[in-house]
Amino acid sequence: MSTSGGRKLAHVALLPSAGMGHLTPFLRLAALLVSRNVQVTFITPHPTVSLTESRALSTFFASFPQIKQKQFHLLQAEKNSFDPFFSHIELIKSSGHLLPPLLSALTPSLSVFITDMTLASAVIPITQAISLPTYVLFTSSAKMMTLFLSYPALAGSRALDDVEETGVIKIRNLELMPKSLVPPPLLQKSDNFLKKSFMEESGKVIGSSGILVNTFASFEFESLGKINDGEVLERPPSVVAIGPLPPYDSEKSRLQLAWLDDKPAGSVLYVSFGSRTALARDQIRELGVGLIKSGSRFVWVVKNSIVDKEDGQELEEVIGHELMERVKEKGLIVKSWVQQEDILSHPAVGGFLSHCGWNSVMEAAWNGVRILAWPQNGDQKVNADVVERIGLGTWVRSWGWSGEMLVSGEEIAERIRECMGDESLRIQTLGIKEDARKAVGFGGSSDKGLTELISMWKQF
Ligand code: UDP
Ligand code: G50
Repeated sequence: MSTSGGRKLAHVALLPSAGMGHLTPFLRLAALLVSRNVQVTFITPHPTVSLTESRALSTFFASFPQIKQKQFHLLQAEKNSFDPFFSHIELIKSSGHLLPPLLSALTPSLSVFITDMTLASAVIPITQAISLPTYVLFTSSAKMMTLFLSYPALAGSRALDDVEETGVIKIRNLELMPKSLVPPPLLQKSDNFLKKSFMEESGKVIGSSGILVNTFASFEFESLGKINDGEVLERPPSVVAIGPLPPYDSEKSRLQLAWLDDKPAGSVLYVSFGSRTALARDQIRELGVGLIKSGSRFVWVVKNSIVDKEDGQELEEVIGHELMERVKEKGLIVKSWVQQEDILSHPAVGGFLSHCGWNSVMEAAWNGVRILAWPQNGDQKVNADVVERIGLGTWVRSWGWSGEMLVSGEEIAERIRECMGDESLRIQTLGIKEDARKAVGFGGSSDKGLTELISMWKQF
């Protein structure tokens, strides 16, 4: 804790997990805390998996000189064929014993530690041993959190076996969610990373000082209500919705936008499946056909490999010469990383064909851009369900999980036309944008939640 002008300042250390989907909300939270006069130390696991992560970190620290960076040098990685982001999470966890010397060297001493839900079981025993209050930033939806918090109880009962008959996941008397939404690995009998992660982390997260979640009250009132009213767990930890975590200024690159500048307001569809999802080659081509047939203007980020360092292929090789030429007539096609915030905040952009990674959902809400949901893996169907129910977008449930079927260009085109032409969806989405801004604005639900936390942290 330190003092400024006689007042106590809270000193918070943040430790993110691997991948842009985890790093970005931590960077935004760090920027937000600094704007609230909190002293921030940002711990960066080193090395990162992707080039994008290391670039985002350099830009961030250059624009926030007041934030102290502490490199957390990880143990040497073993080569394996596992998902590179999951194996990096394992690596960060197994390097946990290297954290205490790093923490004890920090001055002034820390008031609070905030880590990611995927790292809780490695971090919390360490921070508890030095009596450091530790919060968890949950980077997915509150709806996903209901499943995460109840997972050990579900797995220890017959509930997951009964799902075969009922088609729904039930906890006590609560119908938590249809089986069709649940990340498939969580329903598998065999061991896998996600099951193990949910089992290991959930209990520790429940024992944390509290959970911060990147969502807002009016967007997920149902799930937040279920958790806070004790329907999911008898004695839940305090869960504070602090989202949408606003993008910070230097996230904006002001590049790549010239193409958008002369397009009519709301006429462009932005197409992206996030930072770590590559569609199969034949599905990429059908998507290209669909975009052309839809008649819509579009910006399409084509991702051909899971990790950017491995992506050596030219765009034309991926989608073919002829399609490439036709695509260029109506659209901008990019293979590199784009600043998604630049695109979503551009007035020309009216729609977002998205895999529904949670950050993308919050960014669409923040900018009032409607979503055509095409979830592929993991938590994305749960998130797509939230999007559809609240009226931020539409979702074609029959398209299934990634690789389950080849969705035809014709079908994609039709759904794009429907979504882009839906006037009531456009108006609803603008309402959601207003709600999002209100939530983090002065006196809004997320603003109040964070203000209360910070004033408590100042006492620690
Ligand atoms: N993103 C971006 N440019 C890209 C792809 C992704 O800026 O080309 C950002 C996006 O804005 C979001 C994050 O990377 O903040 C991806 O997180 P999300 O939860 O949407 O999906 P994930 O990549 O974790 O599946
Ligand atoms: C990534 C992924 C699959 C997946 C999820 C991912 C989530 C998010 C929630 O983030 O479900 C989550 C909570 C705790 C945890 C792991 C993930 O330990 O590829 O399902």
